[in-house]
Amino acid sequence: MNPQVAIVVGSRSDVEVMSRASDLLGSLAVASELRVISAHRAPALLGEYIRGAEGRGIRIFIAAAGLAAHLPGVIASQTPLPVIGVPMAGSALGSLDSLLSIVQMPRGVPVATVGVGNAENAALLAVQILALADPAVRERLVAWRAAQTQQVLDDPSNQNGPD
Ligand code: RP5
Repeated sequence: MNPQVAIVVGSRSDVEVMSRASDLLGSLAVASELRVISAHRAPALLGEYIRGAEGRGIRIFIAAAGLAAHLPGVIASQTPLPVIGVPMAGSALGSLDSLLSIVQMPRGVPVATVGVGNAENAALLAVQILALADPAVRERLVAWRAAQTQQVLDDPSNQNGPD
């Protein structure tokens, strides 16, 4: 199956966190690929990758970066596909740098930003977008959400009792 979601990260140091997005997509049977391409260290390669993506079947980008975190915005500037940005933790500024860098896009070039390091929400948002046009994906997503709710209901600490 051709990957529909491209997960791009700015550094190898982002891979461990963002592989949680690949795992979740895989568990919902959505094919993805993960690439390490820094917007600053390899701009030409990034441009080439973005230009080739849609033709290979990519429908959504998830882009994760820390520090100056230009990667999601740079991708969004070069494709009409939706871009979900994941600010990465670990900076001396407590992640505010990457969060503000990714969320504060100029009008006309949006990036849908999830919480700091929240690879899972990036994956789920990508699945929700794909589900708009794919009933089978929608069905798996709805089942996943129901299982999540059931887990909360089954948690003994949520049962009404004497204490
Ligand atoms: C960003 O700077 C990367 O996305 C990473 O989160 C951060 C640190 O990168 P490394 O110095 O670990 O390569 O470009």
